Amino acid sequence: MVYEATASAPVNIAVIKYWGKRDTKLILPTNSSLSVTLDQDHLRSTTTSRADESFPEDRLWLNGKEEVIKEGGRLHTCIKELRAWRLEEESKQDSLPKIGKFKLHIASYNNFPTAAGLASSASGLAALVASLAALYELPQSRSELSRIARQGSGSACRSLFGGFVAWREGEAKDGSDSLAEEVAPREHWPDLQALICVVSDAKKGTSSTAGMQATVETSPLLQERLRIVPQRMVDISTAIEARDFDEFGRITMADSNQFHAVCLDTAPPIFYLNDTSRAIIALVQELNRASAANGGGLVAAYTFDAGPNAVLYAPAANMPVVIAAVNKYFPQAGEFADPFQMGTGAPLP
Ligand code: 2P0
Repeated sequence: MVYEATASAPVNIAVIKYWGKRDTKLILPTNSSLSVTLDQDHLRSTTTSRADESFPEDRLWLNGKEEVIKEGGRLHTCIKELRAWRLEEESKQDSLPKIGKFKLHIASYNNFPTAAGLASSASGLAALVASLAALYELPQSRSELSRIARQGSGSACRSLFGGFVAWREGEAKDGSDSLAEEVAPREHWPDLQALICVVSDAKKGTSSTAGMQATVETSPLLQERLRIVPQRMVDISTAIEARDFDEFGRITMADSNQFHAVCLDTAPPIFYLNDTSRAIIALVQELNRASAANGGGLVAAYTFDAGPNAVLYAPAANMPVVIAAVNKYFPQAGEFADPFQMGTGAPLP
């Protein structure tokens, strides 16, 4: 008997950013965050997990290269928790094959370059959790599984859901209420699209994990951000509910700007944006200014993660104008020249 399961998970792009942990071991954030899950066609991680009696130890390969599963580390924690759930089911149901005690071989692939500066830990850890949930036929809900994905990489908890997803910071010390939930399915606002502008595919200088902890420890401005984010979470959810792109875009750009401001406020300062990123901001501002001058609404909204690459959100009708402007001022052939639709989360058993 072969006990094996494969699952893929998409990338998500936050519009309210996660930046800071109040508990680094459990990965509990200093603020709630909200993201849009992209479709799986271009950017996804696919993971196959196999349990076998003959395996002497758990092993994991990422894009063909073996990674160490460190005792007490993030991967180890995710595997341990999911295995414990399987063992619990096996103790309750006699008919279940006793595979919980078997060691695992796990192979994960990204269909995009890991070093492209695009979030790969989110899709990677979500795919790992989804594949083990499928292998173990776990009855836990998506939100319960998101609690495990969170301990692999914070942003991964959001990739288990499709459409618009909130990661609630929670209050419990043990992290039991720090999990992801759907705000609206992708069908709610299919007109919203995302364009990814790859400014640089160099590996980032400061990792998110190290960068956000430095911000927590040194940035006075972060305290002001933590005061502001809760209302932003409410306001952007209302904008999504109403499919109000003006409000959605305004909050998205404000939150991206504030996230990069707390990075700059960190000692030593963290610079993720470069001159090209800032030129893209200027271009979006100009498109929006020209539209407002004619009595129109926002054309597009930008957001930047822990790197120089831009993600532009726009209603489908505006995308041709946005793409033409990007191609005119940044005339290199883009690998991701087509806009993304919103996607569904990782499939679960
Ligand atoms: C986000 N980022 O909300 C924010 C915006 C980067 C900028 O989530 O330490 O890779 O693994 O929990 O999830 C990047 O943080 O960090 C991130 P860990 P993660 O998408």
